[in-house]
Amino acid sequence: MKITQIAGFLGCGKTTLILALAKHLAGSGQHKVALVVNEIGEIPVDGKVIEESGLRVKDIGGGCICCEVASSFAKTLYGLYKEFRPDHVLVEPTGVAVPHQVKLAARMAGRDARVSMGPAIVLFDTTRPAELLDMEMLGRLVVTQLEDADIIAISKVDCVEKSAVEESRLRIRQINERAELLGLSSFTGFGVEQLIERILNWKD
Ligand SMILES: Nc1nc2c(ncn2[C@@H]2O[C@H](COP(=O)(O)OP(=O)(O)OP(=O)(O)O)[C@@H](O)[C@H]2O)c(=O)[nH]1
Ligand SMILES: [Mg+2]
Repeated sequence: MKITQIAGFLGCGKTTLILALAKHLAGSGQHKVALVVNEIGEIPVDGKVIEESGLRVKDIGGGCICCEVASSFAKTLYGLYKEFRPDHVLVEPTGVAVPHQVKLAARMAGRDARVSMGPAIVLFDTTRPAELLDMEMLGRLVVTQLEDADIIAISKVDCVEKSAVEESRLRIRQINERAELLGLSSFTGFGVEQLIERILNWKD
C-alpha cells in the first residue's frame, strides 16, 4: 500500500487533482485506490458518489492529520489496509499541514500494515504567487510546505501566461533546489500523467 500526499495551501487545487489522479489510477483497472481527505469542518467530496466508481473514501475531521489527529489518521490507514487492501492511498491533508509531519503520521500505520511512501507532492497556485509568498505569516507556512516537497506542481497553468509560470518557477527554485518541478492543470490534464508515472515509480 503506497501512500502519496497531495499537499499545498488552501484552494491550490488539491481535491481537483486527487480526483483526476484517482480516475487515472483506478480507471486503468490495474490499481485499487483509496482516498483520505482531511477537511476541517466540511466534506469536500461526495464520498458516496465517488465510492460508486470503485474507490474507497475516508474523511478525517476534527483537526489536522499532521498534528491533532495524527493517530486517527494512522488508524484509518491501517483500517483501509485490513478491509480494502488498496494499492494506492491518495491523501489530501488540510491546506495548513506540513508534509514531513504527514509522512511521519503515515509511517505510524506502517508498523502494522505493509506501507510504502510515495512522493510528497506539493501544489503551488500560480495564479497567486505574491499572495502566497509575500505575506508574513502565510508566506512562512507556504515556504515550509515547499521546502518539504519531493515534487512541486505549479498548478492551474491553464489560466496564466507562460511568463507567470516561469516567475513561479524561479521563486520556487530559490526555496527548494532539490524537488522536481513541473507544470500542472487538472482541468486540461496537463502534467497529470507525469505525476502518475512518478507515483508509480517512486522509491522511498
Ligand atoms: N483554472 C484552474 N482552476 C483549478 C484547477 N484545479 C482546481 N481549480 C479550481 O481551484 C479552486 C480550488 O480547487 P480545489 O481542488 O478545491 O482546491 P483545494 O486545494 O482542494 O482546496 P481546499 O481543500 O479548500 O484547500 C476550485 O475553484 C477549482 O475549480 C486547474 O487546473 N485550473
Ligand atoms: Mg480540497
